Amino acid sequence: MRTDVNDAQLKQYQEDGFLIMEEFLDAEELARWRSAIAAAAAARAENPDGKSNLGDDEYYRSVFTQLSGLRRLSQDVEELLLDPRIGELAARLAGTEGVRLWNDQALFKPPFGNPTAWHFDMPKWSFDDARALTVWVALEDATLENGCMWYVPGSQKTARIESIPLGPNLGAVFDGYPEWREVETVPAVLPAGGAVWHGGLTAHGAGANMTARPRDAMTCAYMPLEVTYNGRRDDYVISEEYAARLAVGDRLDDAEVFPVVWQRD
Ligand SMILES: O=C(O)CCC(=O)C(=O)O
Repeated sequence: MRTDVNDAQLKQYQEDGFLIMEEFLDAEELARWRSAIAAAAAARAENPDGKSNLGDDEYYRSVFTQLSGLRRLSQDVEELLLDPRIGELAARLAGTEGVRLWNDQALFKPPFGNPTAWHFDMPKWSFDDARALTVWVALEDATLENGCMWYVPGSQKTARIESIPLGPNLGAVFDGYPEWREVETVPAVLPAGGAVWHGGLTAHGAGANMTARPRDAMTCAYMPLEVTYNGRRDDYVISEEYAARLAVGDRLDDAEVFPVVWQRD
Protein backbone atom coordinates (compact mmCIF):
# COMPACT_ATOMS: atom_id res chain seq x y z
CA MET A 1 0.00 0.00 0.00
CA ARG A 2 1.31 3.42 -0.94
CA THR A 3 0.28 5.93 1.70
CA ASP A 4 3.24 8.28 1.54
CA VAL A 5 2.52 11.77 0.27
CA ASN A 6 5.02 14.56 -0.20
CA ASP A 7 4.59 18.24 0.57
CA ALA A 8 3.64 19.03 -3.03
CA GLN A 9 0.81 16.48 -2.88
CA LEU A 10 -0.41 17.84 0.46
CA LYS A 11 -0.41 21.34 -1.01
CA GLN A 12 -2.23 20.11 -4.08
CA TYR A 13 -4.92 18.50 -1.91
CA GLN A 14 -5.37 21.76 0.00
CA GLU A 15 -5.59 23.76 -3.24
CA ASP A 16 -7.79 21.43 -5.30
CA GLY A 17 -9.77 19.62 -2.60
CA PHE A 18 -8.86 16.21 -4.05
CA LEU A 19 -5.79 14.08 -4.62
CA ILE A 20 -5.38 11.31 -7.17
CA MET A 21 -3.12 8.40 -6.14
CA GLU A 22 -2.77 6.05 -9.08
CA GLU A 23 -0.86 3.63 -6.91
CA PHE A 24 -2.61 2.85 -3.64
CA LEU A 25 -3.23 -0.91 -3.24
CA ASP A 26 -0.77 -3.44 -4.62
CA ALA A 27 -2.06 -6.48 -6.53
CA GLU A 28 -2.27 -8.70 -3.45
CA GLU A 29 -4.10 -6.05 -1.41
CA LEU A 30 -6.48 -5.37 -4.30
CA ALA A 31 -7.36 -9.08 -4.43
CA ARG A 32 -8.08 -9.00 -0.67
CA TRP A 33 -10.24 -5.89 -0.95
CA ARG A 34 -12.19 -7.33 -3.88
CA SER A 35 -12.93 -10.63 -2.20
CA ALA A 36 -13.80 -9.12 1.22
CA ILE A 37 -16.12 -6.56 -0.36
CA ALA A 38 -17.75 -9.08 -2.70
CA ALA A 39 -18.45 -11.40 0.27
CA ALA A 40 -19.91 -8.56 2.34
CA ALA A 41 -22.01 -7.36 -0.60
CA ALA A 42 -23.36 -10.90 -1.05
CA ALA A 43 -24.21 -11.06 2.67
CA ARG A 44 -26.05 -7.73 2.37
CA ALA A 45 -27.94 -8.99 -0.70
CA GLU A 46 -29.18 -11.92 1.39
CA ASN A 47 -30.18 -9.63 4.25
CA PRO A 48 -31.07 -6.27 2.71
CA ASP A 49 -31.29 -3.44 5.23
CA GLY A 50 -34.26 -2.01 3.38
CA LYS A 51 -32.73 1.47 3.31
CA SER A 52 -31.98 3.54 0.28
CA ASN A 53 -31.18 7.22 0.24
CA LEU A 54 -31.53 7.15 -3.52
CA GLY A 55 -35.26 6.69 -3.33
CA ASP A 56 -37.19 4.30 -5.52
CA ASP A 57 -36.61 6.41 -8.52
CA GLU A 58 -35.95 4.33 -11.61
CA TYR A 59 -33.27 6.74 -12.83
CA TYR A 60 -31.34 6.60 -9.55
CA ARG A 61 -31.47 2.84 -9.27
CA SER A 62 -29.29 2.81 -12.36
CA VAL A 63 -26.74 5.35 -11.05
CA PHE A 64 -25.19 2.82 -8.72
CA THR A 65 -25.90 0.17 -6.14
CA GLN A 66 -24.95 1.82 -2.88
CA LEU A 67 -24.07 -0.49 0.00
CA SER A 68 -23.46 1.40 3.23
CA GLY A 69 -21.91 0.00 6.37
CA LEU A 70 -20.40 -3.17 4.92
CA ARG A 71 -17.81 -3.08 7.68
CA ARG A 72 -20.53 -3.94 10.16
CA LEU A 73 -21.24 -7.13 8.21
CA SER A 74 -17.68 -8.20 7.71
CA GLN A 75 -14.68 -8.37 9.99
CA ASP A 76 -12.46 -8.49 6.89
CA VAL A 77 -13.87 -5.25 5.46
CA GLU A 78 -13.61 -3.61 8.87
CA GLU A 79 -9.93 -4.53 9.15
CA LEU A 80 -9.19 -3.09 5.71
CA LEU A 81 -10.93 0.22 6.45
CA LEU A 82 -9.43 0.58 9.93
CA ASP A 83 -5.89 0.21 8.59
CA PRO A 84 -3.90 2.80 10.56
CA ARG A 85 -1.80 3.59 7.48
CA ILE A 86 -4.96 4.81 5.75
CA GLY A 87 -5.97 6.67 8.91
CA GLU A 88 -2.62 8.42 9.15
CA LEU A 89 -2.81 9.49 5.51
CA ALA A 90 -6.40 10.73 6.03
CA ALA A 91 -5.23 12.75 9.05
CA ARG A 92 -2.28 14.22 7.14
CA LEU A 93 -4.53 15.32 4.27
CA ALA A 94 -7.16 16.66 6.66
CA GLY A 95 -4.54 18.40 8.81
CA THR A 96 -5.84 16.79 12.01
CA GLU A 97 -4.33 14.94 14.96
CA GLY A 98 -6.34 11.83 14.16
CA VAL A 99 -9.42 10.46 12.46
CA ARG A 100 -12.43 8.29 13.18
CA LEU A 101 -14.29 6.27 10.58
CA TRP A 102 -17.54 8.00 9.63
CA ASN A 103 -19.10 5.67 7.04
CA ASP A 104 -18.19 3.21 4.34
CA GLN A 105 -20.03 2.64 1.09
CA ALA A 106 -19.47 0.30 -1.82
CA LEU A 107 -20.60 2.01 -5.01
CA PHE A 108 -21.16 -0.27 -7.97
CA LYS A 109 -22.14 1.56 -11.13
CA PRO A 110 -23.82 -1.03 -13.34
CA PRO A 111 -23.12 -1.59 -17.03
CA PHE A 112 -24.72 1.27 -18.97
CA GLY A 113 -25.40 3.00 -15.65
CA ASN A 114 -26.46 6.62 -15.39
CA PRO A 115 -24.00 9.37 -14.39
CA THR A 116 -23.68 10.46 -10.76
CA ALA A 117 -24.90 14.06 -10.53
CA TRP A 118 -22.44 16.73 -9.36
CA HIS A 119 -22.64 17.26 -5.61
CA PHE A 120 -20.56 17.48 -2.46
CA ASP A 121 -20.95 15.28 0.59
CA MET A 122 -20.93 17.41 3.74
CA PRO A 123 -24.60 18.53 3.70
CA LYS A 124 -25.62 14.86 4.06
CA TRP A 125 -23.39 14.22 7.07
CA SER A 126 -24.29 14.46 10.76
CA PHE A 127 -21.49 16.89 11.63
CA ASP A 128 -20.14 20.06 10.06
CA ASP A 129 -16.41 19.88 9.61
CA ALA A 130 -14.91 20.64 6.23
CA ARG A 131 -11.79 18.66 7.05
CA ALA A 132 -13.64 15.33 6.82
CA LEU A 133 -12.77 13.42 3.68
CA THR A 134 -13.43 10.32 1.61
CA VAL A 135 -11.17 7.82 -0.06
CA TRP A 136 -12.64 6.34 -3.27
CA VAL A 137 -10.82 3.14 -4.17
CA ALA A 138 -11.10 1.73 -7.69
CA LEU A 139 -11.80 -2.02 -7.53
CA GLU A 140 -11.76 -2.11 -11.34
CA ASP A 141 -10.11 0.34 -13.71
CA ALA A 142 -12.06 3.62 -13.53
CA THR A 143 -12.04 5.20 -16.97
CA LEU A 144 -13.62 7.99 -18.96
CA GLU A 145 -15.72 5.27 -20.59
CA ASN A 146 -17.10 3.54 -17.49
CA GLY A 147 -17.84 6.49 -15.20
CA CYS A 148 -14.72 7.58 -13.35
CA MET A 149 -14.99 10.38 -10.79
CA TRP A 150 -14.71 14.05 -11.85
CA TYR A 151 -13.88 17.09 -9.70
CA VAL A 152 -14.22 20.88 -9.69
CA PRO A 153 -10.77 21.92 -8.39
CA GLY A 154 -10.95 24.54 -5.63
CA SER A 155 -14.73 24.23 -5.20
CA GLN A 156 -14.24 23.40 -1.49
CA LYS A 157 -13.15 27.01 -0.93
CA THR A 158 -16.57 28.44 -1.73
CA ALA A 159 -18.96 25.55 -1.06
CA ARG A 160 -21.44 26.21 1.73
CA ILE A 161 -22.85 23.58 4.07
CA GLU A 162 -26.43 23.72 2.90
CA SER A 163 -28.76 21.25 1.31
CA ILE A 164 -28.07 20.75 -2.39
CA PRO A 165 -30.16 19.09 -5.08
CA LEU A 166 -29.26 15.49 -5.94
CA GLY A 167 -31.55 14.41 -8.72
CA PRO A 168 -31.27 13.33 -12.33
CA ASN A 169 -30.22 16.82 -13.41
CA LEU A 170 -26.46 16.26 -13.69
CA GLY A 171 -25.38 19.87 -13.21
CA ALA A 172 -28.03 21.23 -10.81
CA VAL A 173 -25.44 22.11 -8.16
CA PHE A 174 -23.83 24.63 -10.54
CA ASP A 175 -26.99 26.76 -10.35
CA GLY A 176 -26.04 27.57 -6.75
CA TYR A 177 -22.37 28.09 -7.63
CA PRO A 178 -22.23 29.79 -11.04
CA GLU A 179 -18.52 30.60 -10.53
CA TRP A 180 -17.72 26.87 -10.73
CA ARG A 181 -18.94 26.86 -14.33
CA GLU A 182 -15.74 28.73 -15.25
CA VAL A 183 -13.46 26.07 -13.74
CA GLU A 184 -11.95 23.26 -15.83
CA THR A 185 -13.23 19.99 -14.38
CA VAL A 186 -10.74 17.14 -13.83
CA PRO A 187 -11.33 13.40 -14.30
CA ALA A 188 -9.81 10.90 -11.87
CA VAL A 189 -8.88 8.10 -14.25
CA LEU A 190 -7.51 5.27 -12.11
CA PRO A 191 -6.17 1.78 -12.60
CA ALA A 192 -7.75 -0.87 -10.37
CA GLY A 193 -6.15 -0.43 -6.94
CA GLY A 194 -5.74 3.32 -7.41
CA ALA A 195 -7.53 5.82 -5.18
CA VAL A 196 -8.73 9.39 -5.11
CA TRP A 197 -9.26 11.40 -1.93
CA HIS A 198 -11.75 14.24 -1.74
CA GLY A 199 -12.87 16.62 0.97
CA GLY A 200 -16.46 16.89 2.20
CA LEU A 201 -16.98 20.20 0.43
CA THR A 202 -15.29 19.35 -2.88
CA ALA A 203 -17.75 19.15 -5.79
CA HIS A 204 -17.63 15.86 -7.64
CA GLY A 205 -19.66 13.60 -9.88
CA ALA A 206 -19.10 10.62 -12.13
CA GLY A 207 -19.80 9.94 -15.77
CA ALA A 208 -22.16 7.41 -17.29
CA ASN A 209 -20.96 3.85 -17.65
CA MET A 210 -20.90 3.36 -21.43
CA THR A 211 -19.48 -0.15 -21.13
CA ALA A 212 -20.89 -3.63 -20.61
CA ARG A 213 -18.91 -4.13 -17.38
CA PRO A 214 -19.63 -2.75 -13.90
CA ARG A 215 -17.55 0.09 -12.44
CA ASP A 216 -16.95 -1.06 -8.90
CA ALA A 217 -15.56 1.20 -6.18
CA MET A 218 -15.23 1.10 -2.41
CA THR A 219 -15.36 4.33 -0.45
CA CYS A 220 -14.76 5.22 3.16
CA ALA A 221 -15.18 8.60 4.83
CA TYR A 222 -13.07 9.67 7.80
CA MET A 223 -13.72 12.55 10.20
CA PRO A 224 -11.65 14.53 12.72
CA LEU A 225 -11.69 13.16 16.28
CA GLU A 226 -13.57 16.03 17.84
CA VAL A 227 -16.60 16.50 15.55
CA THR A 228 -20.00 17.17 17.12
CA TYR A 229 -23.56 16.19 16.18
CA ASN A 230 -25.40 18.75 14.08
CA GLY A 231 -28.84 17.14 14.39
CA ARG A 232 -28.95 15.76 10.83
CA ARG A 233 -29.34 12.05 11.49
CA ASP A 234 -27.86 9.90 8.76
CA ASP A 235 -29.84 6.75 9.33
CA TYR A 236 -27.19 4.61 7.65
CA VAL A 237 -24.80 5.52 10.43
CA ILE A 238 -26.70 6.73 13.50
CA SER A 239 -29.34 4.32 14.77
CA GLU A 240 -32.55 5.65 16.30
CA GLU A 241 -31.37 4.32 19.65
CA TYR A 242 -28.05 6.21 19.41
CA ALA A 243 -29.82 9.36 18.18
CA ALA A 244 -32.08 9.23 21.24
CA ARG A 245 -28.95 9.58 23.41
CA LEU A 246 -27.49 12.41 21.32
CA ALA A 247 -28.08 16.13 21.63
CA VAL A 248 -26.93 18.68 19.09
CA GLY A 249 -23.39 19.67 20.04
CA ASP A 250 -22.46 16.28 21.56
CA ARG A 251 -19.20 14.72 20.45
CA LEU A 252 -19.62 11.84 17.96
CA ASP A 253 -17.20 9.71 19.91
CA ASP A 254 -18.94 6.38 20.49
CA ALA A 255 -16.00 4.12 19.64
CA GLU A 256 -18.24 1.27 18.45
CA VAL A 257 -19.95 3.44 15.88
CA PHE A 258 -17.05 5.74 15.11
CA PRO A 259 -13.80 3.85 15.78
CA VAL A 260 -10.56 5.81 15.95
CA VAL A 261 -8.51 4.77 12.93
CA TRP A 262 -5.38 6.73 13.71
CA GLN A 263 -4.31 9.20 16.38
CA ARG A 264 -0.98 10.97 16.83
CA ASP A 265 0.89 9.62 19.92
O1 LIG B 1 -18.92 6.59 -7.29
C1 LIG B 1 -19.68 7.50 -7.65
O2 LIG B 1 -20.24 7.48 -8.74
C2 LIG B 1 -19.92 8.67 -6.75
C3 LIG B 1 -19.11 8.63 -5.50
C4 LIG B 1 -19.36 9.74 -4.56
O3 LIG B 1 -20.17 10.60 -4.77
C5 LIG B 1 -18.56 9.79 -3.33
O4 LIG B 1 -17.73 8.90 -3.10
O5 LIG B 1 -18.75 10.74 -2.54
